[in-house]
Amino acid sequence: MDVFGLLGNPVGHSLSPPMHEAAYDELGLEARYVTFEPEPADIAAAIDGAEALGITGLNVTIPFKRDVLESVEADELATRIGAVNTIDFTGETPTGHNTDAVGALRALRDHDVTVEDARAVVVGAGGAGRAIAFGLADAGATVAIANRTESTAHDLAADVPNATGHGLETDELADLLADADVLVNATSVGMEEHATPVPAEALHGELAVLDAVYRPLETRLLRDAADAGATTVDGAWMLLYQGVEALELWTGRDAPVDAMNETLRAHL
Ligand code: SKM
Repeated sequence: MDVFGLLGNPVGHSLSPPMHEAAYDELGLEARYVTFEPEPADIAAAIDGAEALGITGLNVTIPFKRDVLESVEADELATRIGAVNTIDFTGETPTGHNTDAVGALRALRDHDVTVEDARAVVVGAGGAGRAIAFGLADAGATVAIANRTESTAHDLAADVPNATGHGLETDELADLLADADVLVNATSVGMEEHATPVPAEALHGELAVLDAVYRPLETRLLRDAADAGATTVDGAWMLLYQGVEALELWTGRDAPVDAMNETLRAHL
């Protein structure tokens, strides 16, 4: 039996276990997906232990995505992003990958959003923002990164091709959005019911808006975006596709996307 899992702290809220196990059922794989919650000081030992126990693959979530870089051989994209969310133990040494970037791209493309040549605004320069900014830029988009701490946006923009860094002042954001085709919220703003990272007045009908927040599924940002006539993509799509990419990397099989999506949404 293959054992997969999620490394994070906390992990109790995660929907990865039912989503991945739905895929194993559909593919007829004898496998389980379990969660692990080590203390931050034990993260390197946890990865050594996972390898020794014969675990096939791990996802990694907050707060360990950077820490695990030291314990794995990270691929080029994960190294550039500076974060790993998927570890593959099937080779000689554990390898580290980042499927959050491709997850965001696939979520957008699945909704007929063209990312090549898009003018994108990414709000947030933390872990998710970094992955999404690199993903969009690698796909050919021009990326404006807006962050509450402006210097963090500038630092990230210096690493990402075709990117600029900005603060979150309303006027500057409105100017950026007026010319944009894609907006991604990569902050946690929106998890509280009425909060939004972007004023409704700055949204318009030519935008596609992806919100990385998936609880609630319909955030205030997505409601405002729909009211403005924009295309909306909820955070469950990104969670789905980062999981799809991880599963395909671990198993070499085509993921049963519909079964994973149905199970994910049934749990939300
Ligand atoms: O990057 C993903 C991770 O692979 C799984 C996850 C979860 O189960 O909540 C969230 C994201 O960090």
